[in-house]
This record gives sequence, structure tokens and C-alpha cells, in this order.
Amino acid sequence: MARPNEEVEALLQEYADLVAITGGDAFKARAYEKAARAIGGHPADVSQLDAKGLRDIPNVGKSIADKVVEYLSTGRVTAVEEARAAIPAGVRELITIPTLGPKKAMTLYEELHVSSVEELLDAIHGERLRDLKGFGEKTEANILHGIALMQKAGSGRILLGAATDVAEQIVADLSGVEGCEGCTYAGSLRRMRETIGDIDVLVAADRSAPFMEAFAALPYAAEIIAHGQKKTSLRTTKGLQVDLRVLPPDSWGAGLLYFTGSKAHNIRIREMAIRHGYKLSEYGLFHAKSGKKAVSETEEDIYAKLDLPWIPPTLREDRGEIAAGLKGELPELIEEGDVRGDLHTHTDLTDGVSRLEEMVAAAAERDYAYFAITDHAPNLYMQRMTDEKILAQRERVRALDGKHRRMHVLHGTELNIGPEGDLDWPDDFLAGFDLCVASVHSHFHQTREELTRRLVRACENPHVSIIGHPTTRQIGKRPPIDADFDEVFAACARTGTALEINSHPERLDLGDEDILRAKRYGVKFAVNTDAHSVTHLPYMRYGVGTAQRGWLTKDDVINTWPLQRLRRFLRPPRRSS
Ligand code: DGT
Ligand code: CA
Ligand code: CA
Ligand code: ZN
Repeated sequence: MARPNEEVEALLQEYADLVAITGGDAFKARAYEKAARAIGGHPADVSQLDAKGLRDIPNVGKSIADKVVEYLSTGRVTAVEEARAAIPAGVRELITIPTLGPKKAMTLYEELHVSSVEELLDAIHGERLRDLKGFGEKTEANILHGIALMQKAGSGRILLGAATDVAEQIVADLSGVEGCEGCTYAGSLRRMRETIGDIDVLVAADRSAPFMEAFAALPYAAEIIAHGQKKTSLRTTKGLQVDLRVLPPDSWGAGLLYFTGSKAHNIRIREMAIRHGYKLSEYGLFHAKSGKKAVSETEEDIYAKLDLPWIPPTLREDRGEIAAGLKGELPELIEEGDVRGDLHTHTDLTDGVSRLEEMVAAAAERDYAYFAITDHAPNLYMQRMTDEKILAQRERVRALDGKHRRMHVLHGTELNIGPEGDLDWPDDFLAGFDLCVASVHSHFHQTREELTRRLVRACENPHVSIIGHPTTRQIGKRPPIDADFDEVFAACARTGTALEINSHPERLDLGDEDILRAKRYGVKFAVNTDAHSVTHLPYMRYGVGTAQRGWLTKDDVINTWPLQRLRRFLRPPRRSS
């Protein structure tokens, strides 16, 4: 049920990998990769386009457009099938190991005849990789880590973004069934955890059968795992499990509270209920002695009987929310509507796929008061940035300032933090930007001291105001770098440098626990999308959810501030010691 654009993106990316692994033309592989990203980030639904419409998408030429048309009309592409057939399935599996690219996978196959993950593990344990050119002990360690991550990712948890798309579709479909008095999703998804085990959907209705039937008949239901009066579980065509429970409308609040969890939060609440002389279940809050129902209709009613305010689902992890609630000290959490602008975005001047004008127009549609363009700087040499190009972009940014719904457009850049903590441009050139984000993009395996020093040096540059995707993790793909983040957080607080909460569902970086820790140092945060396309701007909601899980308020997050206050924060020189 992924959007057709994403399906096509995955297909073309696979084809690019297959071309690369068979030692095909590197230019061709790169062309397919670029087209994959362009289609993935294209705002219009590609399944509605003909070959000509497809060719209007940047980086999509005739032969790629033809393959897409073939896929959309037949569900398969001959060239891709042939490339798949030419390579053993096990080798294709090797490419999917994070940290192992097509080139290394091909070497392993050709030199060692390794064609499965098991054979690869044997080869590593037999120390047979060490004789290969380009492989060493460090490569082995990286591959082992990649396999572990892949197996963990294969444990069935899926990313928050993908789960939200599916859940919202299901809620929309079931809300239309007659007799529906309420429908929402609960569980870890309502708590906005970064990965979701299964989706828990709740319906309030007097009769459950029509909902159970409608649910089982959904077009994307691939397998019915259990079918009953109270609960039906199914697996979607994408392999995701969804549980549907139908509750009587008068026990909606109790059911919603119970199935939202977390389990640890529920246990605490139930203990409190007992101390107050009640018994709490998914059907309601009952007087322990008489067994009579006290309340059950809303979550607020139940919390109130326990002397608690309503606790936002993103806080329900038994991390002190109940004690804070009893003392009237729950944080007033940041909400998506509080965000006044996005401070980390890219355009097609570097690796984005949307044009500057499109990004600015789409941001203004979101009612932002300000918006920053932060394309990559020269040290990510793949992006071929130059002084001339970025200065020419600045002119275009200035021309767009205030032109869409009076939105202010800021001109920034995303600097690359080099191995020594060095940045792309000298200070006098950096001074010309409205803001600089600085991020690590390579050399992830330096020592802890080196990585820490690198980040701290970046914070100490007076022109750097935000550290982008601070741990560089990609969920299920790349582990966080091993820096001493307590030292980094202290440096951020000391130098007035904000930490990013990158909202991309594959990153969510910083994550909730690091946010909680950083906040104790008095650090400020910026919730950004790092959008590479107009279609990524809505990822903001996932960053805000993550910020909520880190107990952040508006005051903690610089891009909820009015522009004047934000500018004071961004303006150098900030203290460096
Ligand atoms: P997930 O699906 O692994 O991402 O995590 P959840 O939190 O969605 O867990 P799930 O789907 O197993 O159950 C949904 C909610 O139901 C859970 O958050 C709390 C509640 N729940 C499930 N099992 C228990 C239990 O044994 N005791 C209590 N108190 N609550 C439970
Ligand atoms: Ca769940
Ligand atoms: Ca469940
Ligand atoms: Zn970046």
C-alpha cells in the first residue's frame, strides 16, 4: 500500500543495484539511481502519468519511462526480471546488507563464491575475507554489524512513517462503515514510537460484525490471522500485522487507555487504581467493593478519578509522567502547529529533487512564517557545490523572500563536519549565511575521542548554529556513531548550538532518549525535515512526535520561536568558551 511512487522508486533502485553488481556501466547504474530518487520524491502520483508525463520528471529519460509504464501496466519489467535471473538470489540478498555495497558483494561472489548470508558469515569466521583486496578486519566488523542490523530490522518492526500511512488509510476506510461512533489507532503508533510492532485499530460501535467483515475484506489484506467478535488480526500485502478491536461506545475511554499502553504505563495506572479502591480493565474503572462501574467513557474521566490530568500518549512510557502529573508538572508539549518554520532543507542545486521555487511555495502552503534552504557545501564533493553557485542561489532566495504568504526565506547551508572537525568554508564566507547547519556524513568509524572532538569543534565554530542528524543513525540500517554524547551535549549548551531532531522516519535523530538526556544539559533543539523533495515537508509531524517523547516544550525548540528571537539565537558570535 506504499504510494506507487515509492514502489517504482524501490524497483528502479533495485535495478541500479543489479546493474552495479553485474559490473555493468556505472553511469547507467547512477542514472537509474537518480531516476529512482526523482520519482520517489515526485509530488504527483506516477501511476496517473503516461510515458510523456513521466519524461517530464527530471532525470527520467525514454528508456526509464518505458520501464515504468511496463511496470504500472503489467506489474513487472522484463529487463529487471532478466537482471534478477542472472544473479543468484543469495547474492541479491547480500546487497541488502547495510554497509555492504554492490561492489563488495560482487567481489565476494566472484572471488569466494559466497552467495548467501550464511556463507558470508562462514567466510568471515574462517577469516577468508582478509585476503581480498579492499577488505580488512574493519570491513569484517562492519559487515557483521550490518548483518546484525538487518536481522534485527527483519524482526518485523516497521518505521513510524510507513505504519502511519497504513493506519490512516484503515481508519479512513472503517470510519465509513455504518454504525461507527469512533475509530482511531492506539498502541505504539499512537505513542509515536520510532518503530512499530503491529498496528492496533479501535472502533466504537454497538455491533462489531460489520466492522470485522469490512476489515477482513480490505483490498490490502493478504492473510487473516484471527477472526473473532472482539478482535480480528490480519497481515497486509506488505507483511504488516494489524489488530482491530471493536469496543462498546460506553467503554471507549477505558479501551483506548488500555490499548494505547505502554504496558509499563498501564501497570502503574492499575496500581494507582487499586490504591484508590478501584479496579481498572479495558472495560472501565470499577469500584472494587461493589463492582459498579465508576467511569469508562473517556480517558480524561479515568485519569481524573486517579487525581491525574490527561497524559499525552507520547509520554506514556513510565518515564516519570505519572509523578509529574500528580505534582501538576507535566510539560506543555510542543505541537506540530507550534512549528513556525523548517531550518534544514535541500533543493536540486545539490541532491534534492525539487526546485527552490517549488520548495518555497510548498513551505508557504504549510503556513510557515520562515523557511531555510540549506544545500550541501563543497566538501561533499559529489554535490559539486561552488562559491559561485551558492551565491547565485542566495540571490534567488532573496528574491523569494516574503513573496509567498509573506513567508521569510532564509539562506543557509548544511556544512560537512570533516574528520578533524573542519568545515567547508572559511569563517568570513560562513558569515554571509543566515544560518549554518553542520553534520557528519562520513568517517563514521573513527575512535570515540576523534568523533567527540569532531562534533565539539563544530559546535565551537561561532557560525554553526545547528548540528544536523547528530548521531547519523539510520534506523535498522546504520548504528549511531560512537561519540561521547554527554560531552557533545555539554558543548552545545556552552556554545549555544542547537541539536537537530531530524524528522525523516528513517532517521529520527536525535531519538527520544538522547533528547531527554540533552535537555538536562540545557540544550536547545531544532525540529527539521532535511527535506530533499516537497513530499518530505510533511515529515515534520514525526520529528514533533519524537520531540514530545523527549518531553520538549515550545521554549526548547528554536523553530517555534518568532523570527526575531530565532535571529538572535542564530547571530554570531555566540560564546565559544
Ligand atoms: P508494538 O506493537 O510492539 O510496537 O507495541 P504496543 O505498545 O503497540 O504493544 P501491543 O500491540 O502488544 O499492545 C497494545 C497495547 O495493549 C499495549 O501498548 C498495552 C496493552 N497491552 C498489551 N498486552 C498487555 C499486558 O499484558 N498488560 C497490560 N497492562 N497491557 C497490555
Ligand atoms: Ca501494537
Ligand atoms: Ca497489537
Ligand atoms: Zn545531512
